[in-house]
Amino acid sequence: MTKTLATVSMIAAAGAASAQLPQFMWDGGMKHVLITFDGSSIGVEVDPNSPQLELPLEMRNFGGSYQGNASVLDGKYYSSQFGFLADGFITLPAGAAISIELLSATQGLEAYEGGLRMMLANHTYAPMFGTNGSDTAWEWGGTMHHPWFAASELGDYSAEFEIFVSDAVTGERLTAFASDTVTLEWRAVPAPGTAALLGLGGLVATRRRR
Ligand SMILES: [Cu+2]
Repeated sequence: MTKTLATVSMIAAAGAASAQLPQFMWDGGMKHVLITFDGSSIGVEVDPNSPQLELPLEMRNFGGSYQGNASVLDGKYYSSQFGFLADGFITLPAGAAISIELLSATQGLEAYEGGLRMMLANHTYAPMFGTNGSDTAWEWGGTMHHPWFAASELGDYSAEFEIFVSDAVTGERLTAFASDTVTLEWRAVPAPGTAALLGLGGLVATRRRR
């Protein structure tokens, strides 16, 4: 027990000493949630051809202390591997948008706005999909968007989403068009441990030398 606590506080100290951006390159790449619209119906599926076919995807806790708004991920297991992406060209009716709504999720699953993974500095980390009282529906801008999904406890998580055509102004569902649903799954797994801690120490040392 004592040993475990010592390890945890060491990781926390290392994180606090160097506020950082969340890590995302550890998980084997992006897994896209592909969205289509054929003029009458929305379609959605988890890309069957992307790496790491099997769900659940891993959420990990690096014990970090993150910069600015990214601090919502402090001390949590997280993943930004899933990304909403248009599968081909989408033409929407005038005044319409596409919205994504969380229908149900495992207790404790949180979601925050991200974006393109390579543009971490532009992520707002604003709560979404019902997290912290936010709207369960979110208007998708049509570009690749990797939200941050997070949880405080180890275990399995899933969430069901409905993708539908919405009024671009009011966000209301346009029922003339058929919607579709998709279920995403994650597993919060123990921290990578010693290797990650050594890696972090190395990074700090490198920065100080500059
Ligand atoms: Cu992507």
